[in-house]
Amino acid sequence: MSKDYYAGVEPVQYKGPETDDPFAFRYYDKDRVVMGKTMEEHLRPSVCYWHSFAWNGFDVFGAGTFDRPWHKLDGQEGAEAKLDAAFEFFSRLGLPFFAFHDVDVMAPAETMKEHTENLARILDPLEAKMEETGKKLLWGTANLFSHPRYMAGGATNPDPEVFACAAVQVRQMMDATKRLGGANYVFWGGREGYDTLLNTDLGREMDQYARMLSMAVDYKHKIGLSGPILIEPKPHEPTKHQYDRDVATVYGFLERYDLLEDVKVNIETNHATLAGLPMDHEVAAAYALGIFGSVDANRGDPQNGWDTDQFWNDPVDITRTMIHMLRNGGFETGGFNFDSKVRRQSIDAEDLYFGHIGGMDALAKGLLSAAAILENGEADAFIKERYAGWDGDLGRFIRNDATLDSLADRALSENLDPKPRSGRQERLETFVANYV
Ligand code: XUL
Ligand code: CO
Repeated sequence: MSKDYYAGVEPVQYKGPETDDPFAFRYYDKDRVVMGKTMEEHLRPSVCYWHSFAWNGFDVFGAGTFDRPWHKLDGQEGAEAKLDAAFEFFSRLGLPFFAFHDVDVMAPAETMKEHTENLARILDPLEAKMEETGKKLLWGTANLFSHPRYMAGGATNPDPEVFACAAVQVRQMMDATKRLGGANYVFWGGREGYDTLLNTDLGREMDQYARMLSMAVDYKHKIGLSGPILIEPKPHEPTKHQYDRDVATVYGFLERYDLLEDVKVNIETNHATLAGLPMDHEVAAAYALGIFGSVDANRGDPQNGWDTDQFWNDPVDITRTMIHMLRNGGFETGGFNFDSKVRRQSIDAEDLYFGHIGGMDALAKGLLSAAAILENGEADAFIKERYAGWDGDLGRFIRNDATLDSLADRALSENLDPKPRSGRQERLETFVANYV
């Protein structure tokens, strides 16, 4: 039944900006070369399994609104129908990667034993689908937040038995990610935080989280899983506070627990917004700290303070983020994963296409604008000129030789009287806007 679910839609093609075909890409031309790499190599786009195939449109106020055939089937039969539909969609959309949590792909399970059996049972058909369609796994992850046993966290749970259950899921998903050739392994600590400090030992919980991560790092080396482990920062929701609140916080955590060698970040746009930070800040910070890994592409709503996971379609925001990516060489193992969902009223199969096609075109357009901005050179030249003094005599002295004493003496003896210079913010903002 689900085999025919997307039959009405032809494989999505690039047709150029002039097309009015809503099922075609207008900017994403996967083989077009931009600054030495194809668009597909730059963007490494990925469809997520959870929002588009596991979610049925429910929210906290109401039941599912999507009429998807696979949701009407139970157990393994439902999981396999969902697999058919998902890979059919991946193929027709034509993006190279996908990403999933263990529970997204398998028959629902109550006990840990059932969990391991049900996940094991879907891996053969999943691997076969990947071979048949050529789709690749951007990352795998274990869902340590949906089952009631995880209500107080997975790794940060006050009960070590829950930590041990989390280990079962993480080990099995790391094995699965290795087997399926996944490029990264992700931890999103949805409930690795607290609802109130009145019942929480914060220091102990951070130690526990680090313990889980170092076990995962050891296991990664043991099984030879090649890509990095990625933490996905988020400040809150569902918990009041999450320990991995933003990129800088995660860096401090990794440094403290000696995990920087193996762990990087998967930065999500909407999570940055929730942390009160623009996406270009999070990306620039991750590169500066040497922990940039991957991106979950989406956006929030300017008026809503929660994780709406809408398709990212703000061209200025994307361009500003992409500038930092291009300056720093872009992705190594990561990619743009569409951790984005259609609205609850977007109930038709074609809405999934419109969301992903629009999201893909927005990324492609941002890539083109950012490349044009860098090729023009004005913005980079301005920054270079702004800091030029640091490559001069005084700058080198401060960086390499000076003490507070010798520097202060020099400033006085040379009668330094630095002249303020414009930061040119309006010029640069207009310059960027003109390219978008
Ligand atoms: C939740 C979120 C997750 C992670 C994977 O906010 O972003 O979907 O990406 O667990
Ligand atoms: Co995410």
